[in-house]
Amino acid sequence: MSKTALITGITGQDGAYLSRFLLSKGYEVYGLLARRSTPTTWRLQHLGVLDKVHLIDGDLTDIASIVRALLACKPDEVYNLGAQSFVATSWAQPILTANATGLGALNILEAIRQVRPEAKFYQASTSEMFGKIQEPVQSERTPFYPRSPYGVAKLFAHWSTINYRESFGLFGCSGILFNHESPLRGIEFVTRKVTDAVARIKLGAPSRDGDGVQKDLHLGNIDAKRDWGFAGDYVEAMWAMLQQPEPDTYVVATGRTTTVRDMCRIAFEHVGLDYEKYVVVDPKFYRPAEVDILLGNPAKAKEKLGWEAKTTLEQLITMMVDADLERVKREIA
Ligand code: NDP
Ligand code: GDR
Repeated sequence: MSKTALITGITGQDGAYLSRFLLSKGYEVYGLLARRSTPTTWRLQHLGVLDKVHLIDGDLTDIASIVRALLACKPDEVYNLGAQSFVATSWAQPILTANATGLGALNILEAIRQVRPEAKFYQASTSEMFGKIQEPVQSERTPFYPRSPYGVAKLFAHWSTINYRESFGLFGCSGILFNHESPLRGIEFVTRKVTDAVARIKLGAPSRDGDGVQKDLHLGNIDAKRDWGFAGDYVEAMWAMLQQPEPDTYVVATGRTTTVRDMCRIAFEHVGLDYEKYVVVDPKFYRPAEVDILLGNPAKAKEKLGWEAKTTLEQLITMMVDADLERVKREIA
């Protein structure tokens, strides 16, 4: 008998890769589709799975819609990927972020407790919970110190998952995932902002701002360091957590950290350009409180899940630059 999964945030980067992965395993895949004024299904379309998943209208801030979705699809597994996930925006919209990213997770946990307690639950937790790091390498045992409204909201969701596990016996797993990227990454995140700009500069294409041909790239703190992996690898860890005999918390990371500056170097070098000639540091993109460095220890995921990052940062960034070159070529053709 095939299993059924419900994914919140199915239209996001991870939602699209997870849908494709679960479909390849024979799952019936349902997704909660938040209403927007323009279509949001381009990622599912891009991976060729839009017509293979079932979309149910609903929103994480509306518990009634979550109950309705659970009753409609009766999932074996629920993956809570929905969130206001852009850290910078969380200072501009802290309440919305708390509602969607924090309370949204509690809404879904509570809905599961009431109408589908046998479902296994995955919470998309984040290395942003480590924020101002308390240990040089972060593991499942590292104390948290979030530095943004987003990080605070995610910490609430993380502890809620553990609390529902311990209080009500729900099979709730929390995956503390470090940054993961892909050609389907939202344009506001730094890797994709860089790879899109590299493609535009290389091809002499117009900038996204509509102010003529793209000549440079304005970034904020290029000394920040992140542990970057490939989203396609990371969704496999989410699934693996729910296949274990007991629910648990896992760090998912590569174990290598790189500055934004070096990530830029890799991206520009791939098309034969020197990043120093194009990158302009612009305080407009500084954050009120920065997470300076993140570096994960994925040993537990390797030992218990048999999971390891397969894609190097160089492979990831060149994959993203190549995808953006193709996109921009089509745009200017
Ligand atoms: P995206 O920003 O690409 O996707 C977020 C998804 O959440 C979108 O489908 C969005 O819908 C949906 N969403 C937003 N608000 C609501 C709401 N109120 N109700 C229902 N759905 C909503 O994120 P990613 O795919 O990159 O990340 C997936 C999850 O993992 C997120 O929770 C993120 O915070 C977390 N995470 C991500 C990491 C990363 O590096 N990518 C690392 C660690 C954690 P719409 O398309 O309509 O906007
Ligand atoms: P992050 O990702 O905040 O780590 O959250 P992002 O790519 O936005 O920033 C990474 C680092 O790059 C620095 N930076 C810039 N960032 C952006 N977006 N734009 C810029 O111009 C720029 N210049 C420098 C940032 O200051 C930061 O230090 C992502 C999200 O996917 C979260 O949802 C997820 O939880 C975490 O990763 C793990």
